[in-house]
Amino acid sequence: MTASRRSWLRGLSAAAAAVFVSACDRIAGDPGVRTGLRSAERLNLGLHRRLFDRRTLAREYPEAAISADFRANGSTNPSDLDYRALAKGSFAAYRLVVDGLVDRPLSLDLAALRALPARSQVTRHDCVEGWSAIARWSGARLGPLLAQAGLKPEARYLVFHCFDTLDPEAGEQGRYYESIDLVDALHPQTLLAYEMNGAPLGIAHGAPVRLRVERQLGYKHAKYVRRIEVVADFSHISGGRGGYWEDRGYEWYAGI
Ligand SMILES: Nc1nc2c(c(=O)[nH]1)N[C@H]1C(S)=C(S)[C@@H](COP(=O)(O)O)O[C@H]1N2
Ligand SMILES: [Mo]
Repeated sequence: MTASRRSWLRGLSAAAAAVFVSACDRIAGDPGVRTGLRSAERLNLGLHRRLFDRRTLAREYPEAAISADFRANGSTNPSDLDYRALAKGSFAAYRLVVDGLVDRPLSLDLAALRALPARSQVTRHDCVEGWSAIARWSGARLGPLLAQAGLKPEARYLVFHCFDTLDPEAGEQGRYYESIDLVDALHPQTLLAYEMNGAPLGIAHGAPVRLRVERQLGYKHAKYVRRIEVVADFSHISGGRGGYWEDRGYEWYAGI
């Protein structure tokens, strides 16, 4: 967490420095200095795009870059009874519920999810604990799924309710959940992934369905998704900050 937060701050101060440099452009007469300033401006533009345009694609990798060993983190085998029952039946009884501020609430089984417009991508997962791993993720694109449900005009965020309880001592607030806004929901790489490296998603990595939201850090990628609730505001949900880790002090927007 701290390392990525530091690099984010470094990016911001570099952008601020580049803005300062271009503001001084008028006083630079020497052509050599001007060339330097122009490249600083290009750098500034690149930083600006990376920092502020959340619609750009996350980097995708060649197949050869896929990690031989992709760590599992957080919940890796939920003991929640409803989850155990589903897992025992190979998730045949699984339904993904999409409700809240939608015109047509959905309840989709895995076959229905697999029938939706899909995407496959090789991306890097970065956990705040300081490890990264690369995998191929395949799943339903969230945009077309939301189009099927129909968003009401007040819709602003999606809340992902998960099956697992990460902190049993916290009662209902110990359940894992996450949230993203519509910019990330409609991003072409945002998926409800049901496959990892060409095989059905395993339990350790979030079976049967997990979120991939590639422009953000690992904790945003909710595993064991049971329900997507479309809301105008998430302050009334659990600890009120939009996610299990956010309720415990992490940033809501965990951009990388
Ligand atoms: N439901 C749920 N989702 C979760 C977590 C969790 O504990 N429960 N951990 C998060 C964290 S911190 C990370 S780094 C990734 C780990 O995904 P992996 O187990 O596939 O590596 O899942 C995220 N999503
Ligand atoms: Mo993480």
